Amino acid sequence: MSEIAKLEALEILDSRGNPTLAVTATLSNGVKATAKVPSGASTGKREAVELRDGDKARYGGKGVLNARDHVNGEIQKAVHGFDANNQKVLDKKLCELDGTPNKARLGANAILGVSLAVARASAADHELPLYASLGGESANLIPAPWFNVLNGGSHADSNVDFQEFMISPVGAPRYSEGLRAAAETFHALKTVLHKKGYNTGVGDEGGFAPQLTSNEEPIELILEAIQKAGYKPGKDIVLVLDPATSELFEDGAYVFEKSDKSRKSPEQMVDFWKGLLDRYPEIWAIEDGVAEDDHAGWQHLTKTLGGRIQLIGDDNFVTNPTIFRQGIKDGIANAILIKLNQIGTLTETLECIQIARENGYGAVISHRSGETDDTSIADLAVAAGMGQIKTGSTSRGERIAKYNRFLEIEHELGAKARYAGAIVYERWHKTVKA
Ligand code: 2PG
Ligand code: MG
Repeated sequence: MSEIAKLEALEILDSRGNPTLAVTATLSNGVKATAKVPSGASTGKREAVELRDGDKARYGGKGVLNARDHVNGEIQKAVHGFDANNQKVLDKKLCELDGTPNKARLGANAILGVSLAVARASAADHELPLYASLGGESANLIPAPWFNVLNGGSHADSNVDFQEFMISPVGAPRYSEGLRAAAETFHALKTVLHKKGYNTGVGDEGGFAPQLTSNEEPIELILEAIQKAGYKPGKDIVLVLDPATSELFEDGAYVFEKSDKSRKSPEQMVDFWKGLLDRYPEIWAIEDGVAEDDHAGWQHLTKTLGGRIQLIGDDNFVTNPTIFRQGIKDGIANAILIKLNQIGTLTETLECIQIARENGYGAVISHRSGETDDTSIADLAVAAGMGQIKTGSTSRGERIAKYNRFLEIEHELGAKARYAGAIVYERWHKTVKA
């Protein structure tokens, strides 16, 4: 049995230049591994708490020295000697030690760093890649990625209200071809933007962040780019939106502050999506189409469009098994976004994926807008076998690290590797027909 012998946390920087944690777990036999913790910007209210120091003299209050010290002190002491191969027992202990419902005392950043570092160390101990250690022998499905090629909302300083405009190469025969299609489309989009005189600087997740005139213009530009790159929109490549509408919801209405300043009631918001889908059947999925606090809006959205496209819950479900179960009972969404740091342990994350599977919901593994070069989510996506991931554009090193990790996995699996594109395409088209 390999036991946890040492935990060491370090304050490092994420892709936005804000502090986060790197945690290294060393086992009794000397095997060690490191995990780095991501950080969101458009966070759900009920996410587990990311512990920040609040000392304005350091990083504007965003330092994580207290979280670091919790790992190096209290947590290390409590889990020293624990079996590194029993993730459930470890994660339960971490939750109990924290003692709050939302990991506010020790910090979800401290707890996730430990949970993930030990999972990685356990995989290394078995000389297995993380996806095989978590998913077993049969883990061979590489997900269809959603590439966030155009950033708006709180991820970009532009006049587009919606946060993410994504492309997913579902028609590709294999992952590496899908990645190529996405990269070629991204480059074509740059040309399209250039020609129109738009800025081609990128936002937090590596997508372009130009000053556009409406929330629909990004869709038009992306469709043009897909064709320019030689692909067929709606077949080779489909579109996904994350408008992150919790950020737009004010006093019961959706305010399009950055573009036309319009206000929409929840009903009008759902009508807006319906109209958009009628105009753009290439749209495959909408994440957070209504706000986390708009429970009735979510039910209405799901009733109206749930038979037609994927409706993914992010800010509302916050990868929390209890909240997610309730949401399913209430008839909300038909898919969940999965973010490790929303909940703070690997075990609870896997539980959410399992709940999705058992209830016929989709599950999309996701990065955060603040990332590092950690690639655990790529392995997690293959282990989970749910067929979809979003982890940014085909630019910025911290995003590319994940996409390159899938190339390694595809190569390593050889003939065993399957690509989820056709599978998810079938699944959601069946839903549409049903
Ligand atoms: C989202 C995410 C990731 P953030 O809203 O889905 O793209 O953004 O990490 O800022 O919450
Ligand atoms: Mg989101």
